[in-house]
Amino acid sequence: MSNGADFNVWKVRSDFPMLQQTMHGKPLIYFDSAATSQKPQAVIDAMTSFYSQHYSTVHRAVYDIASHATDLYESVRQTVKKFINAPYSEEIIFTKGTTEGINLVAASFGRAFLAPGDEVIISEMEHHSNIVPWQMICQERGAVLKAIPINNRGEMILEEFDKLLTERTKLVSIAHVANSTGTLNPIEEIIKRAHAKGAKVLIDGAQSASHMPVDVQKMGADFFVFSGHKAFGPTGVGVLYGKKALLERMPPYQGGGDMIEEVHISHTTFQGVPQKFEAGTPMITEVIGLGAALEYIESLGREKIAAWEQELLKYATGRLAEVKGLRIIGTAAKKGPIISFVIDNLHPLDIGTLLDLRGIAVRTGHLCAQPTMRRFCVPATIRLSFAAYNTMEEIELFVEALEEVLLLLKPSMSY
Ligand code: C6P
Repeated sequence: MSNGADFNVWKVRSDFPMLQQTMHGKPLIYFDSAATSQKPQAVIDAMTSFYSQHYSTVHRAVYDIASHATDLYESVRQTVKKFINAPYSEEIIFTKGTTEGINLVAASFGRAFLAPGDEVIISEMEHHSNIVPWQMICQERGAVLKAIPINNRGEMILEEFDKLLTERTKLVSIAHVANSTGTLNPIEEIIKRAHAKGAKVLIDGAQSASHMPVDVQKMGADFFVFSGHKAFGPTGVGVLYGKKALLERMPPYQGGGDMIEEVHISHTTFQGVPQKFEAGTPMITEVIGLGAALEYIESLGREKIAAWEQELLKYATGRLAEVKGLRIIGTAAKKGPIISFVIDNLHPLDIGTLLDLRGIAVRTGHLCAQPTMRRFCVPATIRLSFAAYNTMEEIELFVEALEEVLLLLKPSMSY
């Protein structure tokens, strides 16, 4: 893995107009990229240029600009294929985001393959998007939902996973990186163990796709999902990768235009993949923006991004450990660039509000991961999440601001 030293973070920052902004009169320190990342000029330009020079529908019309728009749209499928090293471009389905990708698989795979008494396994560190769709389909199909427990560091207990896996397990759905604790899960091992029992595996890549190299063939995932907006792209677009042989056996998720072959009043025949899963006029400009975002990430290099973010993570973890009364939630040996913490006797929302006044954007709350919060006996955390554009200087300013805030909230503490 390359060293962050040859990574020019100042050049990267200059690509992001939002990072030149102030908040409450202070230079913006944006530590909420796990919620959504900022956008580089290249993405803004690609979308503006598409809207102003190439905009039309796709897949439906013979006129020139429509066929050009279709070519541009379909070329992004190739970009995504390369980005995650999928074998075939038909395995790339455009969705609204991670949430829709998981709902699609839950509904479609569930209807095709889940029978009463079958089992689905998730873990205790999942985002609600990787819990609720499984509850819904398990309830509909009479299947059973189980969760792999996690240890005090926020790591999955693999021996417990082995105990939960049975011949009835049809699907295992796990975060690559947990949004609440930052845990980087051993997905290759999880996939190997699940496959040995005949279960399929979905990897929720919402917090990994833009932060580290992703190779769906190497990891062996049956499904991999991520959101464009967390990967420097626009909102309203995401990706579902699925193995072709599996997707072909799954029924459509939604019905409508573009996904059909022939429609009769009595019945319909469907297109093959991926069209079968892309009903209606798609989010055309957002797909174009996603393509520009992934190309931007590739131009920085994911190995280099990962190395830089690991340096930020290490530095920030060390600096936060010096803050009195601070407890990091999630101390796994391997983590993505996310740090959640709580401070004795203080509510995360109060701290977040006072940090905001100092120009610092962090997320506070249950992070859409209530079971994880319960596991750690906390109602909420404060979360810092980094992207390629963050700097060590910002971390230093953050720690200074945090100490100021703590003095305000707990005047008796001395730092
Ligand atoms: N996590 C966060 O602040 P959508 O909203 O569909 O783009 O992504 C859902 C999702 C699924 N899985 C994981 C691991 C996630 O982190 C998220 C989104 C945001 O942590 C919003 S709660």
